[in-house]
Amino acid sequence: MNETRHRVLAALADGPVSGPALADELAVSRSAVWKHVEALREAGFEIDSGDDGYTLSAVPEFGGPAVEYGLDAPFTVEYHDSVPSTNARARDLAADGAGDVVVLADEQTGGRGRLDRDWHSPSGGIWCSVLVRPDVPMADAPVFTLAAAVAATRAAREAGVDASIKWPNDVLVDGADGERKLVGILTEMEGEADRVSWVVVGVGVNANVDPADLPAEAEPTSLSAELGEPVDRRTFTQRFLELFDDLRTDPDAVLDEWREYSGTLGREVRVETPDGEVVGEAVDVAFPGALVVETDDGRVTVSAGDCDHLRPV
Ligand code: BT5
Repeated sequence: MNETRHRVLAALADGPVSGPALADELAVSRSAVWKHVEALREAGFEIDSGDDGYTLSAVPEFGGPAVEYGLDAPFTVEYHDSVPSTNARARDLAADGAGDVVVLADEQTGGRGRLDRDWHSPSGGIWCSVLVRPDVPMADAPVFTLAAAVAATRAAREAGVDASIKWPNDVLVDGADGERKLVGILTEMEGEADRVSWVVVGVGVNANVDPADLPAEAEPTSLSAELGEPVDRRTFTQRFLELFDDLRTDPDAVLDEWREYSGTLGREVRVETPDGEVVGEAVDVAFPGALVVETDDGRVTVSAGDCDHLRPV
C-alpha cells in the first residue's frame, strides 16, 4: 500500500473528514482523494460518506491492506487469494532484489514443507513468507526459524491457544489426544558463506481451517478448532510479524523465549539426523538453533533433523 493511501486511512480512522479537507491535508487533488477512497473500498474497507465527510467504519478480515493497516513493523504485504506457494513467490521477489516483503495467501495450491514434502494449505489459513536481508553469515540463519517459531507461538497464546514449540520448526498444541501440529516453518536462503543475501521464512498457520481437511497422519489442529470459533487472522498475522520483527535482530531474546515456549526441552527425544539417530533427554538449545541432547554416551549437539517426542523424563 502506498504512503498516501496509508495517510488517507489514518485520517479516515479519526474521521469524519471531508474530501476537500483531506485533499488539503495530503496535498493531493480532490479526485485523487476520491480514487484512494474507492480503491480502499475495493480492498474491503468500509468507508461511510455522510454530511460531515468520510469515516472508516470497518477493516477487512484479511488481505494485504488489512494487515498493513496498523502494522507496527516495516513490511509491505503482497496478498494473494490463491498462489502455488508463498515461499516460491518470495524467492522470485528476492531474485528481483526485494527485501522486507511479506507474501501472504488465503490458499496455496502447491505448498511445500521440508525435504520436498507437501504442505496442505486450504482456504482459511495464514500462509505467509517473510523475505528479509539480514547482515549475518549463512551459518547463523537457523536462528530465523527459531524466531518465527517463537513469534507464532506467542501470537497463538495471545489468541488463546496454548501452543508450544517442537524443535526445530513445528508449533504444536498438546491436547487430550496427544500433540497436534498447528504451524510448520520452512526457511530458505541464498548467499555466500560469510554473508546471507536473503532469507525467506515461510510459516504455515492452520488458522480457520477444519483439521478434517488436512492429512490425518500429520495429526493436525487449527486455531479455530482449538478455540471453537474463527480467529481474527488480521490480528494474528500482525502480531506474528511484529514479534518476528522485534526478534530478528536479537538472537539472545530468541533463544530465551524459545526455551520458555519449548515443548521439547526436558523431554526424551529421538532425532533422525543425516548421521544417524540420537536418543536422549533434550536439555538445551544452542545458537543458532541446535538441540543439545544428553545421551547415554554424553552430550550431543544436533543441528538438523526430524525430532520425535518420546515420554516425558
Ligand atoms: C513443515 O515441513 O512443517 C514446513 C511447512 C511450511 C509451510 C509454509 S506455508 C507458507 C510457506 N509456503 C510454502 O510453500 N511453505 C511455507 P515438515 O516439517 O516437512 O512437515 C511437512 C509434513 O506436515 C507433511 O509431510 C504432512 O505430514 C504434514 N502436513 C502437511 N500439511 C499440513 C498442515 N496444514 N498442518 C499440519 N501438518 C501438515
